[in-house]
Amino acid sequence: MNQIIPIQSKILSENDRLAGEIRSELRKKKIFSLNLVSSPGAGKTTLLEKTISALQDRIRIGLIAGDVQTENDANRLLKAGGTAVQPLVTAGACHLDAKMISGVLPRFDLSNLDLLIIENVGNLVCPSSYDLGEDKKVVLLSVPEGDDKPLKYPAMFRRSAVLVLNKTDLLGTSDFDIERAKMNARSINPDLHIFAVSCRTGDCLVDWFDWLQEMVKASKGL
Ligand SMILES: Nc1nc2c(ncn2[C@@H]2O[C@H](COP(=O)(O)OP(=O)(O)OP(=O)(O)O)[C@@H](O)[C@H]2O)c(=O)[nH]1
Ligand SMILES: [Mg+2]
Repeated sequence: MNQIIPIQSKILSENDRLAGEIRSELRKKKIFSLNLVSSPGAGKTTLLEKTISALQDRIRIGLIAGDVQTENDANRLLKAGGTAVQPLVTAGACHLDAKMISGVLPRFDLSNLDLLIIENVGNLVCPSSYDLGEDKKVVLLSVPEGDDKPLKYPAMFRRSAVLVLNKTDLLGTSDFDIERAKMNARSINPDLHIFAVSCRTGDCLVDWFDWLQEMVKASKGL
């Protein structure tokens, strides 16, 4: 046990160093970047499919689709119209790390991107510890998961700047209370910017699209 802690903190400090390099490279190129995290199935890929359809003509979007196995999500994003999509299969690891991102970044033409979105592995625990060099973490929570999840997995909500509450079309089918979900999330992180959306019906997605466009503009100093 005594040896495990120093090794783990060494891994994390090496990860932070690499993440810092990634962040400065992306900022130099004025690319706004997001790390999308959630439990499996909350709707990360669906949100990205909708984002591609809505913004592809206005913003040059690069996408990294992280998964433990399969390139299914990357293929979905390509099918949705994504033009710069890279799969990142961890082959067992339960999170992405900065070294994996460094390995995949050279496959993009960074001078041709405005926005880079990394879809992390579906997992509400481990990805919270690994900085990928992103500007902001975005955590998704969907209605079927329950409104108590911010309290049970606080690190993810504390380290995220944005919460997307997805699957609002399913409100009323369980005891999920949207106001309680927001209150629980804000009790962990009062600064969370919250979007309540349905990727199925498209409800309120426009607010997410507007925010993304604002962030991209701000990254370019516009
Ligand atoms: N009812 C409803 N279903 C949704 C919504 N958004 C996504 N889904 C469904 O939820 C399921 C999982 O969505 P994905 O987008 O694959 O979720 P994910 O977070 O990318 O999953 P992993 O990559 O495996 O972690 C799919 O069947 C989607 O169609 C929504 O707003 N409402
Ligand atoms: Mg996915």
